Amino acid sequence: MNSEDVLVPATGNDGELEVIEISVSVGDGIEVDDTIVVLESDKATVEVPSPKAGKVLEIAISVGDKVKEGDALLKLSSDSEKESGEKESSKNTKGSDSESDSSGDLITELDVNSAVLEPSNNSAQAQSAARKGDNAFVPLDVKQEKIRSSKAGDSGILVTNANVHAGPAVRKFSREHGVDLGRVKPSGPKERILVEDVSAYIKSQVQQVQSGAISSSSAILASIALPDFSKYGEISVSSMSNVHYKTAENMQRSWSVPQVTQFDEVDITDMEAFRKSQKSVAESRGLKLTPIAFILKACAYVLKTLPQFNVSLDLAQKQLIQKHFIHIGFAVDTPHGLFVPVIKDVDKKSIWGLAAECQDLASRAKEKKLSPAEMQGGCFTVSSLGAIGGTNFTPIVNSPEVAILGVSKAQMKPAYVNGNNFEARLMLPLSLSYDHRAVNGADGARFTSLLLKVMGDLRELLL
Ligand code: CAO
Repeated sequence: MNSEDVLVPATGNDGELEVIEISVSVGDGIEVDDTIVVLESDKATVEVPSPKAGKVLEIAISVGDKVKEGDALLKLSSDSEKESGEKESSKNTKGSDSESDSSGDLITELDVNSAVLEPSNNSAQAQSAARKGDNAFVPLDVKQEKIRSSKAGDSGILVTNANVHAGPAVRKFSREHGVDLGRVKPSGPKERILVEDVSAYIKSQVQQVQSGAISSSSAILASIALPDFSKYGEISVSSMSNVHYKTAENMQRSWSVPQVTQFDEVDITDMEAFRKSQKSVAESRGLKLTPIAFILKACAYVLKTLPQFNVSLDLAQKQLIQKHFIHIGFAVDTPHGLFVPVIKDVDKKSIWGLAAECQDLASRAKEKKLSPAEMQGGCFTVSSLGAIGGTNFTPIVNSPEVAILGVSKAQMKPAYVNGNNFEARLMLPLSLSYDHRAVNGADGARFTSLLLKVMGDLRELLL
């Protein structure tokens, strides 16, 4: 039986490399390009592919040894016919693209890593060499100045300096489980990440989600890896406020709801005339009467008429929870972020009462003086951007509620009135987003149609 030494190939590194993983055992039959060892310099972790097919007869190194170019790694039985046949079949099975044949797996690994770690020029060179079929070192793991990492704390996401050291088996395992290695605490020598570390990380994440310590939506948020933006220009990094992070988390959770937005326009010419006629009364009461009080009242009427919008779904229990109260939240834009105070029993309150409560809750939201209870228990939400502008938008359902009304800026528009006369009317754009698991499309259109009727003629509210 012929045998041949497999040596440490040219690395472009003058110094010594440490053997950190031996991927084969004596007696193993290996193919061309199978990983035989993983070496580590102070700059990179590299995988050495086998230049030949054959059987491992002897291993000349141990984990922890220092090696350099030309040192023997192992002894391989060689059968040149088998080897060339295997080389051909290996090429054929990897497709017709000759550039991706001999190092397909490694390149895939680099591509995956580059999305997160963005290899340096060195690795790009090695990648290019690998594409050409050279049995060159292919750095799998390049030290980075900055990668994203998650630390316990109120900001949720921090940018820290961190190095990721892990062998191919660990990387494969982490990829299969969708784990960002930058978040895993290493326990191996030289801060190397082991398979057990990845397993422990997965276990702790699952436990935290199950115990409610972290929500699955925050896990989703934290799993999105970012490139190093500083490569493209100057950046600065600051912690997100709790309010900002919670809002992002809620949006992420609510975004998973299959939702549809129904648009419509309501003629509020008469409503506005009435509102303006009450201006001095409002002032004498110390109030500012804006459209929101009317919108809330009209929504309460519609929610009472169409109770299918006043529900929450408990899919785990296969139950529909019908609410017999009408509490409506309204979005308040503040310098500290978005708050959604909830007005209780809107259907039982007068327009004056609603205007007063809106004013009070909005001003306390701006001062961060709302209690948690004042932001809980909503059945439905109104988000009014009318004072700011826009013709329409698609609000995101504030889950576990099943619908939200977006209100845009009212504008004078020509409209047909009484048959065939055009008149200038004040039209208010409405966007109703609803959870399509709870509400069907016909009901979505019913909701906005009824809202149009009520807001178009406030006398409807008296009936
Ligand atoms: N079209 C035209 N004008 C409108 C309007 C509309 N849809 N809605 C309000 N206005 C007018 C008001 O009438 C008022 O004008 P007058 O003083 O002449 O009467 C002016 O705009 C300012 O209104 P306001 O903002 O003081 O009061 P409001 O009751 O309309 O809104 C609140 C209160 C809390 C809803 C609002 O301040 C706010 O924070 N909106 C932002 C909500 C938000 O961020 N939503 C997005 C959430 S999800 O991304």
